[in-house]
Amino acid sequence: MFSSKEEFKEAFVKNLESETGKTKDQATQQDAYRALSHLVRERLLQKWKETEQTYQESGEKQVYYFSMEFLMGRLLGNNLLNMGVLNVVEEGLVDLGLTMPILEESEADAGLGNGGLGRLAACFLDSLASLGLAGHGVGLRYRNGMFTQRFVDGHQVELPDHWLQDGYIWEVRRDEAAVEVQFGGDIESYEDKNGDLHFTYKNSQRIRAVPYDVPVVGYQEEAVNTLRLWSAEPSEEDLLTKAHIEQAHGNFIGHQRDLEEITSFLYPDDSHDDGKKLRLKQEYFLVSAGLQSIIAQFEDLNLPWTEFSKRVALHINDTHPALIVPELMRILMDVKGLGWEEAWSITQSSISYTNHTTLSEALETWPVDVIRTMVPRIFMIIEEINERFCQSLWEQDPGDFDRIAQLAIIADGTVKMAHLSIVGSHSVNGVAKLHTDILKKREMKAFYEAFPERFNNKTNGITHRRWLLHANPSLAELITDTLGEEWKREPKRMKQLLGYREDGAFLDELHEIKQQNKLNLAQWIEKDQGITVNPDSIFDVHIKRLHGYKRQLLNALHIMHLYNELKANPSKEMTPRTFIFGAKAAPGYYFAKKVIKLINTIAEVVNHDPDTKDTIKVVFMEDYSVSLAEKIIPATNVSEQISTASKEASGTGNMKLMMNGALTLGTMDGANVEIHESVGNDAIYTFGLSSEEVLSYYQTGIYDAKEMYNHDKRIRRVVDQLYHYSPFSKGDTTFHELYHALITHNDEYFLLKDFSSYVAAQEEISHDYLNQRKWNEMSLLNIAHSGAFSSDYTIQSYADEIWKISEAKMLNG
Ligand code: 26R
Repeated sequence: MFSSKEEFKEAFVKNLESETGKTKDQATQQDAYRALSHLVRERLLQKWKETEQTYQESGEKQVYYFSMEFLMGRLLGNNLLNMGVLNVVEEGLVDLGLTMPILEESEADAGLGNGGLGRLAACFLDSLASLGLAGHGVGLRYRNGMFTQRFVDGHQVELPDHWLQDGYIWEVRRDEAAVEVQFGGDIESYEDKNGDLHFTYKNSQRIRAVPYDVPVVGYQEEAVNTLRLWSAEPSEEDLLTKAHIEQAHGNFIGHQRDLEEITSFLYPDDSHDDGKKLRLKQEYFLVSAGLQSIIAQFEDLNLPWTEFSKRVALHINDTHPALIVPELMRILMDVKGLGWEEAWSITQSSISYTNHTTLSEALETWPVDVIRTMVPRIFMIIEEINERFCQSLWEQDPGDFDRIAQLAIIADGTVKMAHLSIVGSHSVNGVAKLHTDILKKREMKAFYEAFPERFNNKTNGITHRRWLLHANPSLAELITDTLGEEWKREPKRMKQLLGYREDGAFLDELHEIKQQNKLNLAQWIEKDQGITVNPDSIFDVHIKRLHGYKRQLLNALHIMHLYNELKANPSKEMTPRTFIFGAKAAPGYYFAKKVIKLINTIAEVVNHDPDTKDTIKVVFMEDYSVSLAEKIIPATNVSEQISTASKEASGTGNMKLMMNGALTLGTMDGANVEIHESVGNDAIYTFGLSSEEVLSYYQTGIYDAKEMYNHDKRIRRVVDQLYHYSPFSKGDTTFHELYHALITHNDEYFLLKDFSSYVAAQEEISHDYLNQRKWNEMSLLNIAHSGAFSSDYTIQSYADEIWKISEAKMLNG
């Protein structure tokens, strides 16, 4: 692209001046961002076309990753990195009096996701392209992504996220690839000459689906794949036919708004299935538009339908796109004229499904009536899939009604999306060893017994390109100086760093890098929040969605406990700490919002009390996002992964923090178990109930939170401070719900049960941190073992074991 700094500077300045009509000294940061991005984009388009051509001409099998969420974050820095020109550009910008980090701030995050599931999809796209695999994302182009979070008097307030306001440089609208998606109406059937029944829609509402493609650049431009985001628009035909009718009723604009509403916003809830019809509309819209365009591309190859599953793999990210099963059946039968058996075999052999949660309140079910009214033909097909499935169960085991009732896709007037996904696909995977075991042994036991060969584990991963090379360039550079370049393509080689465990000079360098990152974050916190933090204190970080099971409240209770200890004895020896939080609560999740208010209140108290402010600081960073995570993670010492065991399917923040040298303080949950296994007992702090213990407490119902409260006066003190007069409650009732959750409702997530072992682990950390040599060695151990958690390995096993694809041979080089 630019072989030299000078070449870059020339191209950049030329672009800047011609685009803005300003001289380079008049241009703003935003101008500079746009000029640079356009330059990058132009260069990308060429490679993108080449990749597309290669795939088309080779007939290579294509993977389509269907997801309601893609939490991409910013793209400029990552694209430059993957194109191998980040360094040249950075140096050139400095010559011009600009800097990369400042320019990057001009880019809005593409926040098209809630949390773990959406960010995983983004890491997977990066790995697919970097491994040269033909894998693409299929999602929705929400005009409002994840809401912007503000704190008003310590309470969360949600503002709309207008991320497209200044235009989005990385997307290309593809009008020529638009399709129509149909909702509602009646079904008409007709018999063909062979006497087979066929179905079409009458009086349905037709919505135009327009794709916007975003290039996904692989490392060293291995491939440039596509993230295709669909946008809903009124179709011209629909507007013309409805216009005169509805205009007469004065509701034409309303009608148009209804149609566009489908892709107007991302549902900001990842904790409760609230059954909103618009969400189901979004799900069907995604699946129908996505499939139609995939099928059109397959048909260009002029191959028989029996080839479909050899050329196309369809993956669904949780059950949200589960309607892909009946939609593929519909297209194959009603539009392409295939019979049921043939269509079913194609459907099952092309679709695979990942489960991301066992929380029952997050499992999707839709009332039969809602589906029937919204997509009548789809409902008919689901009914038939269900009937045939139940029939086959009966044949396997006649008379076992219980089993059929348990496994049925339709039950109690609802469609169970997980059941539809399992029945309609050839592979079902969990996202960490423990999670997959729980699926097999408990949550999906009966399905596992019926189809054992379908179940498999794929432990999550993270892209080391964004989370190490880009987020923490100085650490990456130290690794490269030490090991050479190869680890970037083969991150497991980071294990060779173990050879430096006892190398004092190396450990000092690690320490220096961490200190510098902490200073940078401290500056950001000062500027952003006006809070001064001590860079020599332990940076203790809890960043993830706010949820009962993730137990931010346990962390908060521990801080209250430390406060109480210091107040009782102001000269008590305590290693200084900075507790950093980042978390959004679903707007309707009352409890979660109370926890935010509590943490902000604790911050207010401890940050200003002369007895505590030099020892503990609490910072709740506003509007946690991918780009904020990139600033926090490299500066972290302690990574809080403290979910109630069995509840966190995997976690991926745990991996990002480990990779940046943080020590995990965690329960034996999700991928923490595998992190523990890889770093060994001495470089991780584990505590609390095991998943077996938690699950058996739920089964027996013998847990008594009141007992914990009565027998541990530290617990009694902090819990009472929520209810009675205290520096935190100030005598009002704001935190009574939190008290009730712990005491009246018997502490569903075992905070009080795990309190004492959590405090003990925290004390151990405070003690160990004083021995910097030991701490740095443990940090090194974490970095060294983190390469195995690169999503490149995760994606390689999806490719080998589920999708059956291998690296594409590029035509041009
Ligand atoms: C149905 C709707 C309310 C909904 C429920 C749950 C929407 C979104 C979700 C998000 C869930 C499925 C999620 O994000 N799960 C997370 O997936 C990550 C990636 O696999 C895991 O690391 C993480 O442990 C898990 O909670």
